[in-house]
Amino acid sequence: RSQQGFTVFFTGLSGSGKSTIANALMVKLMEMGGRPVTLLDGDVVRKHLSSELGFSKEHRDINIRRIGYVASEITKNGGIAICAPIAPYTATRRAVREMIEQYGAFCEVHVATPLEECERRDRKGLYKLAREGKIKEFTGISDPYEAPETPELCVDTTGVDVDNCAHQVILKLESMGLI
Ligand code: GGZ
Repeated sequence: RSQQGFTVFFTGLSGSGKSTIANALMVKLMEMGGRPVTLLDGDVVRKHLSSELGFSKEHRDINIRRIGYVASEITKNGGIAICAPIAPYTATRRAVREMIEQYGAFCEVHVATPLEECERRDRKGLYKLAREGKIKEFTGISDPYEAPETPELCVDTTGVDVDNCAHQVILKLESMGLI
């Protein structure tokens, strides 16, 4: 069963480190060879697949379901999908899990870097704009984030380097018998 497809689904706040860990994980999995690896990053998906969508609950749910659908097709065909959206809603993440588990394995990774740390970094200046009310419905500030209760893995990037976090995901995938 080691050749079954699977999806690694990162969820967490803006600036929590999802994209960085997802990229490092992609490199590690590609180096192992064997299966194609596809990264569905939040930003990139919004540009190419969800460009008409905003950040209402309805639009976020549509966005996450699209990502889930693409990941489920990749998983069905024996590939590896890595998704890295915020995905703030538990019910929507569960729907994606169910979609994917029909075809292969699902590994949910909560990037649980605390809001204070994400805001302290404020890499794109979005938290400042959100605090000023210049961005509405901003996750963690003026919009909800429902933390997963039973993710396969939880990592916090505070004071931990990206490579270490990506390695923790690799170990989890090994323990799940996926790689
Ligand atoms: C949250 C927002 C918002 C609002 C723009 N709320 O750090 P980033 O910039 O690059 O990642 C965030 C990205 C979130 O898109 P997702 O598709 O991952 O969100 S969801 O899963 O909820 O559909 C952030 C930027 O878009 N951004 N406005 N209001 N993040």
